[in-house]
Amino acid sequence: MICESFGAEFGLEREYIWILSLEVGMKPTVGFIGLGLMGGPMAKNLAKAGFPLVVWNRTREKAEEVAHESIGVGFDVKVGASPRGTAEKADFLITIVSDPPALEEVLWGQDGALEGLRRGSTYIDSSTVSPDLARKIGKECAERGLSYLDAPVTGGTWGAEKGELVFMVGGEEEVLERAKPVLETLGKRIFLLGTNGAGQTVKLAMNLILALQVEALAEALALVSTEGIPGERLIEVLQSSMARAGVLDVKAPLMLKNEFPPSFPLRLMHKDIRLALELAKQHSLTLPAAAASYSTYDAVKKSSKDDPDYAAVARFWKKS
Ligand code: NA7
Repeated sequence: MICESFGAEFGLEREYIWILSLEVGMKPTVGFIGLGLMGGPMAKNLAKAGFPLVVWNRTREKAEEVAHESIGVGFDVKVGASPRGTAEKADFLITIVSDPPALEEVLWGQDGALEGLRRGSTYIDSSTVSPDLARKIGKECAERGLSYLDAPVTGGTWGAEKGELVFMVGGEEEVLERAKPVLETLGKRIFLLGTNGAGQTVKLAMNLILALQVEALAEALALVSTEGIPGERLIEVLQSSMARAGVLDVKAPLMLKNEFPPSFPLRLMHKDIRLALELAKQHSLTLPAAAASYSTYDAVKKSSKDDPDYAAVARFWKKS
């Protein structure tokens, strides 16, 4: 707010206001929409790093909880009245919501965020959505005089909590440079991959590999169990082989215990395989392994009564 009155007095564009504010040691205000498994810890890390925050979440209690935690510890967190009310106060706006319909609702629904953002401010979307939606947002942001990056993340809730996410970014280099003080608070690696939509394309490709790896692991575990060999032995061998991969460290223990607390929920992986298949279809590309894996994830999603991690794809073989 101090920055704003300062800027208004001198007739400065908003993007220059915050550059000046950084130089005098003040941090820009970040609007943060979507305080789910990923967004909750990300917002808290920004508050801890001293960014004034305005948070909004569809289920208001989650926003109030983040604001409540800031009381008495010197963090500046307020709850926005709506996506629009949150965006109005932001130098940077970050969204991280479930899927394309959720993002469309937040941006263009009643009191949508895009109406609130002012010229010169920067909008970063870290949800995983389609590259087409990212390009549509990019076009509208350009028309409104806003900077925009699609910047989906990987790293799960662990990465979000530790501030060690990896960002896959689509957009202009100059916009990314300006956004770095914010993104570097949340992540350890930032990859600029092309124009708007490129971050989403690479994210969908990456999640496709993770989905297939975890499913292949579940199939291999089912296979050894038919011959009475404990899954632990298979994992030991894999860890010493060329099949060694991060999913063995993170997901195999869950599959062996048959316990699936959500770090990356299966419903979201299901959405990402669908988005990857839709993207492939647009380009007349056939992805047979992805299509087969989608049916498996779909069957587990339909039969699960809880909200499990995507490692629960292993349930497909437990049932049969
Ligand atoms: P979560 O934990 O399922 O959180 C999803 C968030 O999206 C949460 O804040 C939801 O609000 C919000 N949401 C969902 N639908 C809507 C609509 N219609 N309008 C507004 N807000 C909505 O997901 P993660 O945090 O793990 O992941 C978020 C994204 O990152 C996702 O794209 C992943 O693929 C990657 P709620 O609290 O339910 O009211």
